[in-house]
Amino acid sequence: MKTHDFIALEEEYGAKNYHPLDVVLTKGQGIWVWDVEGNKYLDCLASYSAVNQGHCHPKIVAAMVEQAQKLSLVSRAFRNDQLGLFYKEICELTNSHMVLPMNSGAEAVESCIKAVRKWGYQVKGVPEGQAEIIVCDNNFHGRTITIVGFSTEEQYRDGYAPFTPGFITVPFGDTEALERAITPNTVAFLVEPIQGEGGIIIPPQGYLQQVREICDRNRIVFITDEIQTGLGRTGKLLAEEHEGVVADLTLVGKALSGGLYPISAVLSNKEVLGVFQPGDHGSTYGGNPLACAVARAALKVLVEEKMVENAAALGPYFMERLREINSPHVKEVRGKGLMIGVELHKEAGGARRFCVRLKEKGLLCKETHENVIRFAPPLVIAKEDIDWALVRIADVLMAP
Ligand code: IF1
Repeated sequence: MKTHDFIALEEEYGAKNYHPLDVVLTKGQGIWVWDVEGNKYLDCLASYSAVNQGHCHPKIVAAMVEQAQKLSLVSRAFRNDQLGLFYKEICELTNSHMVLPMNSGAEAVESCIKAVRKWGYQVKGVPEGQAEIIVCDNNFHGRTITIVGFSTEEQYRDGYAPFTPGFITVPFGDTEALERAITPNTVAFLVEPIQGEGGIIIPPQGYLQQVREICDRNRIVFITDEIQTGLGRTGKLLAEEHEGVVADLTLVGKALSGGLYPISAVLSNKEVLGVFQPGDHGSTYGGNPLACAVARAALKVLVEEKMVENAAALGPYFMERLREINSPHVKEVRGKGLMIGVELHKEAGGARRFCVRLKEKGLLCKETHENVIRFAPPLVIAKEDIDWALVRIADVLMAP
């Protein structure tokens, strides 16, 4: 079978909720992926930052195979010997007190919404049914009805009403607007440290510190969605560390498994997650031994192989060299660590056509919004690989 045969199958049988580039991948190793025709590409998306550790990292694969042959799922009706070790290791690594394991990122978001509402009623004393959560314009937190209900992107909401009430939106990066939106019923503020889908938007310096202070002063739970920014992507284990703040709840997912398995987690101080009693919340697959073993290995290689440090060292180099490309199409290069966006002028005709050309040159990239090309390779990338990529990026950006 050739590329077009695989595409034809997808088109015949699959729901059409995606418009992927026409490359059919069959193999991955580190920063590289191969298509069914044998072409090799540098993966500059890293599966939306789920494969920070590189594709099919041998140690994560080995942990997965070993655990899969031993025990995969027992449900939370019983205990398993991977769960507690996973809890301890992730809590020590992130300085958290308590952890709730789930599967997808959206489930982690949903879980924290349940936790902060319950905290609001039980601990803060908000009248039943009145809890308010403040979120940001231009956010991306997932695809469930509740989450798209507080999205400000029309397409993500269109046709899915009615939505869950209780969410208030403020501009991202604007602490005055946040203060104005707070009422006695506010229980939480949910924010991405850097908006990913929003276009790699970096808030003003000091924003998270000010948010921390505002949340403390008003007794509001500060939630950082680090599902995309977390686990090394921005050059720190968690992006909130850039400002030296500690959120009350931190959401991680994606790279928590290095791309081998869906696993997410809500990390918390005890007070907030402590509201859950047996039966209040759950998931068949959440915290299963296979997921835990994979996550343990994924965290271990992230630390042992100094991937966070590599992102911190090579991100600025990549960004600097991108800025040197003197393309008339480029409006701005911005980012942190290896989470980089190149915003094009409106007249450039959209980022997608550049992604198509980059693909032809052996680089897989994905636009975000109309005009931003994002560069977010696995954190195991080397300087030589970035140089290899830069030649091709310059070629494509300098063409008309
Ligand atoms: C898709 C984007 C990335 C996320 C943050 C929660 C979730 C995500 C900050 C939900 C997920 C994904 C979902 C994926 C595309 C992707 C994405 F382009 F939409 F923005 F990464 F850049 N919080 N982001 O970024 O996690 O439930 O998907 O595990 O196609 O929807 P999930």
